[in-house]
Amino acid sequence: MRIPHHYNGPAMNLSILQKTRYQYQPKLPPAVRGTVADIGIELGEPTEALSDRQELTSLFSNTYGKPIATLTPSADGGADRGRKRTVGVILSGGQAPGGHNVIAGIFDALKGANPESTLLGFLGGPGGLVDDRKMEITSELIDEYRNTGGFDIIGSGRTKIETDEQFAAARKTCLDNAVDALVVIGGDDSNTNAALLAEYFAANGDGIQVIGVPKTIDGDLKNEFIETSFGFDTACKTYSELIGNIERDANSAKKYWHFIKLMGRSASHIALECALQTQPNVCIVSEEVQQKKQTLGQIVDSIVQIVVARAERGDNFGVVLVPEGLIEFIPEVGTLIHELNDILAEHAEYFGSLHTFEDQSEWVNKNLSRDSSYVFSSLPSTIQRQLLMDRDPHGNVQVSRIETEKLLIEMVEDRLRELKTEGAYSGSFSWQHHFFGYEGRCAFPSNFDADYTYSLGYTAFLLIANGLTGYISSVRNMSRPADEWVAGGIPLTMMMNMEQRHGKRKPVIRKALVELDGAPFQEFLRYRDEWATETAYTFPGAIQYFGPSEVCDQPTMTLLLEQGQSRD
Ligand code: FBP
Repeated sequence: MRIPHHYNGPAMNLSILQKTRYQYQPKLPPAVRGTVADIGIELGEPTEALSDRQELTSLFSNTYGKPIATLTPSADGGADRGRKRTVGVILSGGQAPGGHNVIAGIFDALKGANPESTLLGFLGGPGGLVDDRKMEITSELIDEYRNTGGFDIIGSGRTKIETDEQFAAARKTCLDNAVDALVVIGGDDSNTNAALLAEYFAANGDGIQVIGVPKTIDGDLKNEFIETSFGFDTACKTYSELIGNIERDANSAKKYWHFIKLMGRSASHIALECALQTQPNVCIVSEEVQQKKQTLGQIVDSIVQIVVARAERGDNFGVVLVPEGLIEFIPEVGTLIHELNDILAEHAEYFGSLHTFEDQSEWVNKNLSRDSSYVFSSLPSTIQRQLLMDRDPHGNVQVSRIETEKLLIEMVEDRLRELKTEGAYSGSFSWQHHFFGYEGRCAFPSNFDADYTYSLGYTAFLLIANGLTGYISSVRNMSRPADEWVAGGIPLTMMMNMEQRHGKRKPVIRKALVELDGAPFQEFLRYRDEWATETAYTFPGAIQYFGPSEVCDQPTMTLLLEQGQSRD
């Protein structure tokens, strides 16, 4: 029995896996394996934002358009790479496997450069920076978290730093604690916040550097230079294990259709990756729904056709994957959600004063356009209620709380009942519903995520040591073994555009959605008709941490396919 240093509750046992994972030494890209003070950077050409360049140049007048940086061994003694520093770190947003290893990577590089340097963890997300709540990360503490899942070392939060007071408070915290640099570990919105902080500190001439780290299980923070966000690998492998188990159960009992909603917010990357790994009968891809302008009725019809076809073969069972964000991509519902977001942002106070659902829906109906009011009224009241629930601090609907899988089951069941009456269907339709999300966010990071996150943290410190700010830590060439990985920094403004948020135009990092002409979706298209009617399930099994490399170190199929490799 061992009582972790930070733990306030009763003594807890460590699992055998936890004890063993403490010993795992994550792999680093070759360029950063040497003495920390001997690693420099090569800078490319100045960069441009994705669009809205003029607006972004004026909003980020101190940090816009910096060059891409690549880390490289350089024995020039690197000015003050080894000087004593205080670095602050923040975990922001939803948990993703590997967050602790990012902090371990920063810690090891920072102390490697100068053992007298200090790493401060701000507690509970960006709110900890605003309120100056922090703890020092010591070597004893970090050793209790190496290669483990979760964000519990310092906690996370979704506070968005946006008001002048919050920016001023964040600056005061940094100055009071003599913080030289901040590392913000977060998704697209949190890295947008990192870019804004970098600009604010630069504009004030404080010299406080800010570096972001790409985190989110959703996999939607990626581009040419950020090949994947950390946590996507482990989360998808965890869900795929569960889906494979359910498929085997379905094929054994032969009596249930399983509707499985998968986390991922707007983008369908998780659902698509899980489909490639498990070959279910149906996987809806929201981006395709949007492109084909499919209505809810058409989506239901496409599932019904497959249920009927399988019933004709005597197979009254199956597995349907539903991406969490689907509802927003159905054009008529998407328009409704946009209108609701704007109305609720503009009249937040009045809406908050309406206490019953009846009053809320009556008021909302009056303020919606005619078409959206019709769509709203045609949805079951459970879904109406879920659409009116609180937005997250970035103004987004909390799609994880909308029970799309149940909505689809209800509508498929109704349609099958009609077909039965018409004599066009004679099967049986019993169902189970599931939502996989939180189950995958704090798993022990896979070897891929353990290596990637440690490398991201290590790289983040090296960007700081080389004097950069307004960058996101980047590791590339990741479909290859770690010996071929390339580490560096990508200017945050390069990934930005202007979007409508809370009813106002804001600079944001563009979310990467599933590209329908991209290799992962094309691979799915090649097989989906066969998987629909056949029972072609595959069973990935649990994540393996020890054993042959082809079992333990495989990246996601999405990454392999995107980098021109095959998925086997
Ligand atoms: P991030 O974008 O912050 O990484 O969060 C990812 C996520 O897990 C989404 O997939 C999901 O919609 C959301 O968080 C759930 O949020 P919460 O943890 O607040 O319930």
